Amino acid sequence: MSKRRTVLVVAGAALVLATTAACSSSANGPGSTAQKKITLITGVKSDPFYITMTCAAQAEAKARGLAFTADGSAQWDVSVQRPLIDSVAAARPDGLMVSPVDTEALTPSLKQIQSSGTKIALVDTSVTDPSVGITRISSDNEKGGQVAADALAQQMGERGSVIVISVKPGISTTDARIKGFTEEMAKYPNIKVLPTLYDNDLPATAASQIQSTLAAHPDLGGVFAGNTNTGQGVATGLSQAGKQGQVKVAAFDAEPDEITALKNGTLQVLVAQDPAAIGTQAVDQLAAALAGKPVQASIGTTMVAITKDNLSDPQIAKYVYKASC
Ligand code: T6T
Repeated sequence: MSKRRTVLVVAGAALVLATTAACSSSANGPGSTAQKKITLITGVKSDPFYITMTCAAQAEAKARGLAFTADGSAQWDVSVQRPLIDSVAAARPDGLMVSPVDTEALTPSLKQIQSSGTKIALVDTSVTDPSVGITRISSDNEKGGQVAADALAQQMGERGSVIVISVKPGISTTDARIKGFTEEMAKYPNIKVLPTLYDNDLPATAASQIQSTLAAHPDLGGVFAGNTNTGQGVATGLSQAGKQGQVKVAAFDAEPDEITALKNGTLQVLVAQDPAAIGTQAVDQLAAALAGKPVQASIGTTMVAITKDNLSDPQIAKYVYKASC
């Protein structure tokens, strides 16, 4: 990766599918003049990735005259998110934007909500069942994993051991990142990929996992962190072990703590997503559906690779996540 102006942009792709929304039986059908209601349920409420998405969706809903409410789980957990989703079933909004924290466990609840006429947009994460949702909007996470692998391999001089730490299995986004990363790393014969570890989205767990990995593998040369909390934990673990800058790190996302760690050289590459675009486009697709207009079934949003050297570029800095609206 050339030092100065490396800017990798993975542009979004759109698949247009002309689906005209049938007359819905949720609170307000297409013909109804009552203000339409959209609800957003995120993966983790305090996560800057989802805060950035919520801020943009709220602004877009306001611009379109839609009522908008948002909520999210306190932590990445099916038993915490399911009651939030089930409360939507009672409220019957016209549209639901949701980031399901598991690919299977929440499908029955979502199908029940959909069968009551609420239009569902799956934002960021998704479920395996293709019948859920009228649109799916996210980054190309597998591609993001590949980008992280190539960037990390170059940072490591294409040799040494590397480990992947992520949230937990069964999450559509991070599973895809690991798949993309591992397959791409196979192209580097002198890099050994150690077994993947999961930190349950807890930075403290990621920090201790790094320290035990360093003890077992003194030649550890690189780490791929699957999301924000893991990136933070890995940075802390390396600093505590006095290995910052020696062990190279590619991490997903670009929340404030990760940016600080990038600036002080503990993290080397961030794969930033565009949560604002995910939020905005989901509101637009739901608005289209509620007006009986065509909906795009699948939308891929932009990602950029951020390094200490290109962070000052405004075209890059605009992808740094917000901690509040
Ligand atoms: O990486 C994002 C999101 O894409 C993923 O689905 C879960 O973790 C984040 O929210 C970051 O914490």
